[in-house]
Amino acid sequence: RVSLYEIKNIETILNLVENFNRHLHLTLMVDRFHSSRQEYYLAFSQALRDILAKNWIRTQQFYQMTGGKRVYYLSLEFYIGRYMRNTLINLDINEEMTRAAETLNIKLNDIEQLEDDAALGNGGLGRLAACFLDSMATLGIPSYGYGLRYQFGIFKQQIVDGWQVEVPDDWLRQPMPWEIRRVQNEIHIHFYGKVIWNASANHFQWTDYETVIAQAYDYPVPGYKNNIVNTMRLFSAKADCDFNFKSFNEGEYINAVMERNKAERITCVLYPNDNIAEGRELRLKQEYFLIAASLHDILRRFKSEKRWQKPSNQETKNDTLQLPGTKSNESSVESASVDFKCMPDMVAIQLNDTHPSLAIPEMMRLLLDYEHLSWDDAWYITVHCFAYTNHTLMPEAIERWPVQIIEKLLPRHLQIIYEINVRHLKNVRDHFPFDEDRVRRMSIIEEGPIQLINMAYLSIIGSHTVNGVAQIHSKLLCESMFKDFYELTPEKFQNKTNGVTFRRWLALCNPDLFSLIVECIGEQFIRNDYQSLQLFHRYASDKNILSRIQQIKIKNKLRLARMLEDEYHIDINVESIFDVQIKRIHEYKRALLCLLHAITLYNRLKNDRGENKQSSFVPRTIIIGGKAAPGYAIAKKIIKLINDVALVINSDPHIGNRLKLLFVKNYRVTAAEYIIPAADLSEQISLAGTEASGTGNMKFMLNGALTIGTLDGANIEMREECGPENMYTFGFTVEDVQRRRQQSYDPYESLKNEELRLAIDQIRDGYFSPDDRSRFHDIIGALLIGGDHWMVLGDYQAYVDKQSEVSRDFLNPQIWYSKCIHNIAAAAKFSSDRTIEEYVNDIWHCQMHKNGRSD
Ligand code: DL6
Repeated sequence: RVSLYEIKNIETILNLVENFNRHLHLTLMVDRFHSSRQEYYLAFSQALRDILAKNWIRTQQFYQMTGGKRVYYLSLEFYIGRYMRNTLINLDINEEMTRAAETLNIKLNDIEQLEDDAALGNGGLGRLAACFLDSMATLGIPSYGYGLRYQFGIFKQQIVDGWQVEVPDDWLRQPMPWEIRRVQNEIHIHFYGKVIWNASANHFQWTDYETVIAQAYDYPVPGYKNNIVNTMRLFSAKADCDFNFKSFNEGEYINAVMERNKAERITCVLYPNDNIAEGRELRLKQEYFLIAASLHDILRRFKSEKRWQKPSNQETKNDTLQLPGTKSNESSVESASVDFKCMPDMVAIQLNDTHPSLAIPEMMRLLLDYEHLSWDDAWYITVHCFAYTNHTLMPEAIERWPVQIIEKLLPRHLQIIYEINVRHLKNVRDHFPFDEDRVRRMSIIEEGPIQLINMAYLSIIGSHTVNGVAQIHSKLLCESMFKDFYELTPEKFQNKTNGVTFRRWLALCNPDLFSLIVECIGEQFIRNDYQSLQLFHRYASDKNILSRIQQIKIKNKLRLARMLEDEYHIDINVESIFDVQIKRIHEYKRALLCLLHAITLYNRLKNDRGENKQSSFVPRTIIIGGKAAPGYAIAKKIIKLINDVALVINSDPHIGNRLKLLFVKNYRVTAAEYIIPAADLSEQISLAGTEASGTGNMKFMLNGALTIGTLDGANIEMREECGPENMYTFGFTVEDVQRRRQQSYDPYESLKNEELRLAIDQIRDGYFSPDDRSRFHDIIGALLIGGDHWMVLGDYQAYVDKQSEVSRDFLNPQIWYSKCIHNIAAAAKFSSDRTIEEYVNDIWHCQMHKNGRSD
């Protein structure tokens, strides 16, 4: 039995230094005095990799020997960020490596800045997948993340003249020390072609297809101080060597080779849309490419597990299991000897939204056409392996693929989807006789000018559980979007409120706060006892701790202020409230509300009246950041508006450093690691019923920022945990929104508020855009003539009033920091370890190996 418990990761600092030098010489072939900082970074990373390698191999051996159920997390996005510091922390050698670097006269902090983010995600959904990987490794779950190795991740955002400009994220241009290509795991993926009935073999056969090769790259996922290293496997597209051999034979050798690029485009770039479905054929190819390669791998691993092979006297026939894309000599297990019905005991596959949902018909295809199982057996296995997480209520994010595209690209899958639908609709009719309207509503195939396949419906039908990502979101799914399905199979529906990993989002990004908490309550909360963070509530009136929390916050604010001053050349007042909204720019998230408040404060200062006389104004630095999807015109216009307003406010001598507005460019994981620990106030102000959960809200809470927020997503549960007195909630509830939508909401009503009317007039009349006075007419049009779909104006008054409360409380550090402590302690529930444990108990039913051995 392999135990991973108590393996020592490093011997001495001297060893680390030696390893660094060895890699500098033998891997990079440079000498110490003629090497660049980039080479130092690579040498340190290689030295770290050596330590990981040993544990990585042992973990995989350990999983094989313990032989339990595996969990597969299928996701089109993994938004990891930087690797190096996270690896040092999880391996518990951060201090040693820092000291080793010092002996070499190198600052690890500087070297770290050379690392690009692994930014293979858009926002919340991709970052959640990364947090889950960290928790699954920390809890010792035999698990794998499967995704795509995009050559270009989420674009880099530049701001030119106030406008967003997208620049490709060429993250693989430098050598990538954290990946290892698995040469033995090449898989052939098919597209296009046609389906024929193979009468002699008695099954359908997909022929005349084009082939693309999936190459596997593995990335280590170390658990926290437990010597476990799990795997994230990303696939990259490569042209088949036999590609276009016809033209090759005709002598068009050059053209044939050039054609290869086409196939390799599949994993070229991440689609940069957050909460908006992408309808292009290339995106569908990406989705199929990922799931076909993943399922191939999953079945190969399942087959190789000895305990699921039938004893030889149960064997019926002797045909070799030949998964598509496998070379015949690779397959050592015979299909008839594998008891596929046991697969749900060995395999749990989680679908991260509908993006990988083609895995359902693909699994059916493999089991029917290659394993020759009956439909009922194949369907039983499929449904019991799959589980589906929904991440959005936005109608525009729901994937619906035209039947025609699927037919062209994946003809056999279309047949299977039709058959799934026929059987499903029969089931609906059995449950709800004489209700043909319901049958129509619940069909996977939506009829209309073009037939569309609803991927969410396919995912629900093909999974044994469906979950939302916060209580209110899961409830709304059952009441609205999936109501009919909930009525058919209520037992499938669950909630799994999101969480974030405390390792990256506290230990890594806020080491001083982490140390203070550990000093007070011990370190169990960061390992596998997230609940114990609640012990920190006890310190909410401890003067010494309150003042130390304040000092840490100020230190973090100073660090951020220096960075922003360097980059943006503005003077930042660290005594001001750092009021932060960082997230994707999407109308429903309402950066505009934040901006209207900034304009209101500006006008008050200009007018110098009321509670805002110079003497009583509480200084604020409002920081907004986030990327807009390149094709989302109004979101890009909002960025320009923020920048135009910022220019006016920040250059007004009358305002000075009492109020600043800053749009931080290129918001990403690494930026969040600097900004969140420095925030006083976290803006979570989406219209109620629109944000599925949010996870940024949890990161701020954990780092001692107070939240101003609507009763939306996980904000509601955060409020329950910390108590309403420790959070600034405002605005319409979900019920208010529903009522107002029914009874005609009138945005003009809100203009009775003079301050709001002034702000709207200023934007409309070009006060902030004297060079183009009509620049923002479309934004104002959406708010007024367009009916203000996101009810920005309707929530304005309540929001601005709540902000005044924030300012009052901020003036009293005793009150403010006591609330901070309650927030930090109440963040216990929002550890992704809690979320993952719930997935284990209610959905995956697999073992956990906390501490690296089976407890
Ligand atoms: O569940 C992770 C994250 C939630 O916290 C956000 O509230 C939600 O907007 C986001 N959803 C998406 C949806 N994309 N698609 N499909 O990114 O998921």
